[in-house]
Amino acid sequence: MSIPFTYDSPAENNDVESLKRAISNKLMFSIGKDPYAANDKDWMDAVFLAVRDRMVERWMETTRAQYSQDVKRVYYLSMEFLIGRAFGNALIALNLQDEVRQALDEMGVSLEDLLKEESDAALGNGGLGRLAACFLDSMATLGIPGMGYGIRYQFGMFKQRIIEGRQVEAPDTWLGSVNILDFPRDEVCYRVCFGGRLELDGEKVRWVDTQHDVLAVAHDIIIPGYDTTATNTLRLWTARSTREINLSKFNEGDYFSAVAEKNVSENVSRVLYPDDSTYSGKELRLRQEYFFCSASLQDILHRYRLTHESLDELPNKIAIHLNDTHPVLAVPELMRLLHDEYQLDWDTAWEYTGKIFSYTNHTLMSEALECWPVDMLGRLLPRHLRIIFDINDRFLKDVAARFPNDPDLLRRVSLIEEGGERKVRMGYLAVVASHTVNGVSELHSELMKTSIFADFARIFPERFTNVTNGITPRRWLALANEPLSRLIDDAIGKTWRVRLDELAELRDKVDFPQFIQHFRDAKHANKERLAKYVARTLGGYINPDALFDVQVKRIHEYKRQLLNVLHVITRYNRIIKHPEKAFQPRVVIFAGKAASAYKTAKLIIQLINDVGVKINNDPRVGDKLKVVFIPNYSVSLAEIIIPAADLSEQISTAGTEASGTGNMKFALNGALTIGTLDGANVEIREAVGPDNIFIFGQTADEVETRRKNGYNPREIYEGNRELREVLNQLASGFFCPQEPERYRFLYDVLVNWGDHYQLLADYQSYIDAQDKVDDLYARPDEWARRAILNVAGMGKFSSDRTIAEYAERIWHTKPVKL
Ligand code: 26W
Repeated sequence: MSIPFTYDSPAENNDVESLKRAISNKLMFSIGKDPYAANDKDWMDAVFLAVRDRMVERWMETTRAQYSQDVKRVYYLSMEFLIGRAFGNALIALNLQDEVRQALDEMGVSLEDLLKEESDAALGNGGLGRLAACFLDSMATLGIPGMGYGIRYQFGMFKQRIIEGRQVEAPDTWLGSVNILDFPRDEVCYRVCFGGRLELDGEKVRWVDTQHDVLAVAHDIIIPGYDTTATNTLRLWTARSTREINLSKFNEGDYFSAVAEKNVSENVSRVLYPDDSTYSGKELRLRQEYFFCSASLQDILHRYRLTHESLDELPNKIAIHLNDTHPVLAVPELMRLLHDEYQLDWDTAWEYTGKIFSYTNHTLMSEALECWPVDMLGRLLPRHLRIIFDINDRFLKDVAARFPNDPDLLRRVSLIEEGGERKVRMGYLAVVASHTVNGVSELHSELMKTSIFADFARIFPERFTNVTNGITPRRWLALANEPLSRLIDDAIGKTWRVRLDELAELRDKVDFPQFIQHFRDAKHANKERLAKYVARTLGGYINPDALFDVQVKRIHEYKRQLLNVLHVITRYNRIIKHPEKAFQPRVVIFAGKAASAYKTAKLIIQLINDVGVKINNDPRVGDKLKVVFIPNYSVSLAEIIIPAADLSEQISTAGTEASGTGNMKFALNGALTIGTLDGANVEIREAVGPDNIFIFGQTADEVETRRKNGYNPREIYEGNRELREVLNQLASGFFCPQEPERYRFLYDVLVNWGDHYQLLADYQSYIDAQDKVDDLYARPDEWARRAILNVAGMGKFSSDRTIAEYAERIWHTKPVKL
């Protein structure tokens, strides 16, 4: 059936004159302002709407093609999508930057000013959420028919302010009055049930009397591919009460209780849990997880059934990816839908489930592994608990048959942790239900098989694999770093944006003094931009000629910002002790949020700020050393900070950082890395060459051995004069005379309480590496040469490569033909 339907194709009107007209029309008729009344935000909305029209056309075309080709689709389930600003990215994807800039210029408006008006969609904590956003970009760019599913949190990642050195959290009200980012789809709406009880009817189980049910309503965000018609969708769910208000209470005149009920059920999509890497067992979090899994699964099956009569083709037409264990309730939910609702027998339902799911693990840290109390799960989701028990029974029978000589194995691999409060081990459920399980770097994938999933690697050896993370070069180079992008374009052409391997051609340029000079100029321009930002927001001056030494990421003990601080203090002491000596001027820059309940991480933020106050105001130090903590780290702040870095700090205790993706962003922007052999640092070293990276510290094996044999930090403290001095300053209140005991705790952790992250064990090797950094920075052309070799070596770390691997080896999906 064809519908007579014509429209004005915006794609045919991308010249400057047409764009001016389109923008004016939007400003007038959609925003309702004329140029005299419009402020920057109004203009931004108007331009964004004009640009969005051009995306919508591609979006429809892609969707039609996906249906007509009956493609296999990938569904990426994630509690977090840290997409950041969308407008600048859309301009790049559509290659409209120059035309839009000129159109605005001619109307007396600056594109750069408008770009700042958009607030970040900060629907994630850190690495895992940003990875999901890079993946969406790459899936669209490669034409992989994929869709993201997540939650449209009303409040995303909290805003961080620093008040008297301390982190203070404020709500993130990212959803303004005009919302151009997403399309509300009120009609795409599913009921998500909670509570109730099970009724047995012979073989059949019925889930009845559910309470506090809630509706999930879809909002769609367009994900444009770069330089292609292919466009995907991110579908985020928002909660709506099943009853607008409780009418009987309303009629009784109890207006507040009538509305309260609505508020409570809608809380499920209210706020992102701001906890990165510690599991806390909160019931609302469990509700969130089920809420978005259930809505997504219902939607996926609904879409499948639009074009398929039977379920026979289901495993050939859909792949569902679990971004960590947060969405693993999708497994029992699919079983419930197939078995209870669609009447498939258990074995067929389980066979399909096993063909459909795959799972990525993003952390080995025991405190991050989700384990839901059986009681809580049973109260909230009795049917799902029952299904998990049934999966477990069959799984354990199978294991018992295959490994009859290891009776303890059953206890170890059971989906239910016994002894004490019984808990469901969500990671194990993910492994048992998935055909493929991957880690996010070579090292991490190996460690996964020898630590948390060692038994499973024996039971299902063929399931385990590695797919090393990547980042999208569109946002992290083309958008974030114009000076360097232009230089690379001139040297090797523009296609690196989709074939990042081509950066290798830059290796031929490193012996041209002129290229080196231009590279240094680009870096300097980025450093000036950051210096301006710092001056504007913090009021201090940082010298763009100094070495910018940067550590930006979540604040966590395992990431060892504290080790960085130990180096800063060491350097300070040396400067004071040797006033006659020349020191390589340095600005040490930190940014990052601490989980609101994570006391130690918050104390580390305060320490950085206290140390900064002391050093920055000591006239004996002057330009030789500055310490800056930039508040409210976010995607858009990363886009300013990372291109300005000379040195990238990737100094986690070996074996703790699953991959890291910041490490890739820095190297791609021409910073040298100082780092441990952890996560993807190992592969970055291979890619850029060992001479072009500062590796220090223990290996993961050495850390493990020391942990086993007994780590004795006090011995290291006693044996190292400089280190001892630094730690004594920490303990004695040198940086906080007003409260001398403030950092005693950190001292005790490091020296007396057997510090799990072994900072002191790596201290000397870190200081030595930092000395080498100074030596090299004193030879600026040689530094630049090595920095260029870093950029040249980053081809592998494009998320396009990562997604191509997932598509081929895990999802078995092919691009849509357009
Ligand atoms: C349940 C609480 C919770 C919340 C978030 C536990 C664990 C997480 C994430 C797994 C933490 C995370 O973001 N992990 C990071 O994932 C990145 C993408 O793969 C990696 O690059 C980082 O090394 C890893 O820390």
